[in-house]
Amino acid sequence: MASGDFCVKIATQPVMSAAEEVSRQFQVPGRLVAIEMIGTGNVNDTYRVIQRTTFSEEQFILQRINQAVFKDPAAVMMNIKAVTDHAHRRIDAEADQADRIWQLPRVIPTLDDQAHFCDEDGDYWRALSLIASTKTYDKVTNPQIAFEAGVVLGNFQRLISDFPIDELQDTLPGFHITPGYLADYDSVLADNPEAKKRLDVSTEAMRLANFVEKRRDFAPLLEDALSRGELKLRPIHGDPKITNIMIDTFTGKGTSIIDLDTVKPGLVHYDFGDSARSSCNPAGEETKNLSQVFLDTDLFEALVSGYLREAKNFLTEADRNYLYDSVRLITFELGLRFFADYLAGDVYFKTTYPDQNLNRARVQFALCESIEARESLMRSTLEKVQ
Ligand code: GN1
Ligand code: MG
Repeated sequence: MASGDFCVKIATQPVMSAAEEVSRQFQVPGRLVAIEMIGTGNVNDTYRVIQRTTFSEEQFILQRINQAVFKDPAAVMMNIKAVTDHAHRRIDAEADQADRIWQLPRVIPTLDDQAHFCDEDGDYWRALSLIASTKTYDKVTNPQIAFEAGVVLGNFQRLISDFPIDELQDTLPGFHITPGYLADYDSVLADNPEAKKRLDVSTEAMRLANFVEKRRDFAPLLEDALSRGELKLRPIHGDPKITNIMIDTFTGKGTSIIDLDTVKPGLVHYDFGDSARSSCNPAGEETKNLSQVFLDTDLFEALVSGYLREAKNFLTEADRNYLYDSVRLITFELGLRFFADYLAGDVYFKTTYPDQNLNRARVQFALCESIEARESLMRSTLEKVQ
């Protein structure tokens, strides 16, 4: 079925052979050599495709978009195409003044010039250019990497800061609206007897539920500031966690941010908070050792320096006042999302072992506590760094 057509799920196929089949549908020269599944994403399936011609090798990223999460994959692709075209133009225009070569994935069109391909199973696929010679980290211990993560996020937000938000669709309604996640959590417990049972039989789940109760009033903090007009919506990345930051293997500098599914109007604070919670916890979000989870203030200072180097000119005073809260809030929110998903029976985040979402929630809540304990230090870092 051609991309862009309405399509319904009618058959299933082993995933790898589906990827092989679909890889031919994009405008990339050469013949298929290999496809490997890569990435640690919790939502989409990601592959690296290697093709060769007689004299060259072409590698690209092929992804199957998770339609349980993204109900309108065509809108996701329209946002990505519009924002990357805009950012590519700015990167080119500024290239001579930049201290590095900035990269950003390009949407590779299908054979009939669409931004996605819809297969006969009703799955949506996209191809993106591969960012060459880069490394990613799933945990950070070196402040230099935290600095680079800050630079990359700040630069991306700056590049898209003049993109009109009314040209972006809301591809994931409710994304990062913390009070909405609290309401979802409440309704899972109220409407799903299995969820209530999972809570009642586990003292650890009870402890997490208690943790949530104590922070109920804090959940609307950013949304309230938005309603009062103190903060405003801008184009944001939405998911700038450390695994989405690409570091150049030759120069050691940050060169790109990937995973642009959640680019949409939002608060830049969601991005900053997500970057800090993922780049400043040296144990990473999948650790099972809670005692190693903490907010490392040296990593935080490095991240803030990198971020503000790029972002200080477009952030207002009010924006800056909410940066500490954004780190605490996004960490709490992600813990709540993992916990609610555990209670609901793992319906949103992919898992590889039982109780993984419970464990992920424990990690984020431990990190949240550590952030609360370091509030005054983090606030003074945010004031001190110029
Ligand atoms: C999901 O798919 P991935 O791993 O990039 C999630 C983010 C979470 C993240 C936590 C669309 O991102 O919001 O912060 O897991 N993305 C979506 O690892 O829900
Ligand atoms: Mg993502």
